[in-house]
Amino acid sequence: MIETAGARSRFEARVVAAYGRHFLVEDDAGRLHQAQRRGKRADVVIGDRVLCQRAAAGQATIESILPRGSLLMRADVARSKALAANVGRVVVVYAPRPAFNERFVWRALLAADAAGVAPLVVLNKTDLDEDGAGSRALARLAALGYATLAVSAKAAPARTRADLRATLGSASNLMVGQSGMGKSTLINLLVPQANARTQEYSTRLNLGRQTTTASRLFALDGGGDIIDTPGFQAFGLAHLDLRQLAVAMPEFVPHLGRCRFNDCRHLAEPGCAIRAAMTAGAIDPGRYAFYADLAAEIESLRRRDPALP
Ligand SMILES: Nc1nc2c(ncn2[C@@H]2O[C@H](COP(=O)(O)OP(=O)(O)OP(=O)(O)O)[C@@H](O)[C@H]2O)c(=O)[nH]1
Ligand SMILES: [Mg+2]
Ligand SMILES: [Zn+2]
Repeated sequence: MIETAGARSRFEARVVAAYGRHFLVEDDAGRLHQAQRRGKRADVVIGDRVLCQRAAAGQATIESILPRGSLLMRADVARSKALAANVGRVVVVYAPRPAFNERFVWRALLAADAAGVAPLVVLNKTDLDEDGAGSRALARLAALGYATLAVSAKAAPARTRADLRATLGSASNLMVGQSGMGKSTLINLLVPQANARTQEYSTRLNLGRQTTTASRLFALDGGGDIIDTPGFQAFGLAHLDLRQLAVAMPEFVPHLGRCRFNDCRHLAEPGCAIRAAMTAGAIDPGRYAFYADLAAEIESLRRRDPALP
């Protein structure tokens, strides 16, 4: 009956907080366990469903990762980084202040497309958008067909909460964005227990408590959940190839397959339908330049590191 005893101390759980190699997992009864990956493998990510083995009281070892529905990634030369698993929506947050990088938002949208996950772009801090740069950027994305939302966590908290809650539905949502855009503030609006929960996560993972350093998952009232991630500045896309980039640019899609060469990279090739569409005014030159710069960046990374996927 040793097997039965073993089975009883094994349980399924969801990874709800991740800080380096330290995790908190929540079992189906809502209990939290401190967990580490068996063999110190670096493959567990927030949102993962995992099989655990009970260790000491409140402690567990992650034995295996259950098959993932989705995996959001970013990657640079040094390493690729999984952002979250099993998410159904990526919420890309930006704001007028601190200064946002429009290309960061665009890169996040390509990463979401590559992972097969629906994106939502949120402009936060509309109260600080005096020159309208934030809303112009949002309008460009809406015109491309992306789902967008303009909110102010500070100036209009009730409406922000209602609009966001209605949009997030019962999916598993992942918040990404540069540091300081208001991701955690928005989550605090949506999840009244977020501060208490964050405290509990931090205490159990021995973290400090200022900005977001760990990834954390919060249940939403009425279903679904939302994952807070630490802000970062560079959204590397070294894991994508040029074909994935092109099909993830909504304004490129109607013109794909019309280039003279089947393997056209839409850079300097003659007879390129994408560049023709730009010349004709159907593709914004700023968006094309974004594609061309990203393509050059990815090709040079691949020349340096042929082992990239
Ligand atoms: N004026 C204004 N300030 C806001 C708004 N939303 C958030 N802030 C402020 O912006 C600052 C940064 O907010 P956070 O929620 O910590 O930002 P974050 O995206 O979680 O940052 P990281 O955790 O570093 O990635 C805080 O001082 C918030 O009070 C808003 O709608 N208007
Ligand atoms: Mg934060
Ligand atoms: Zn082309």
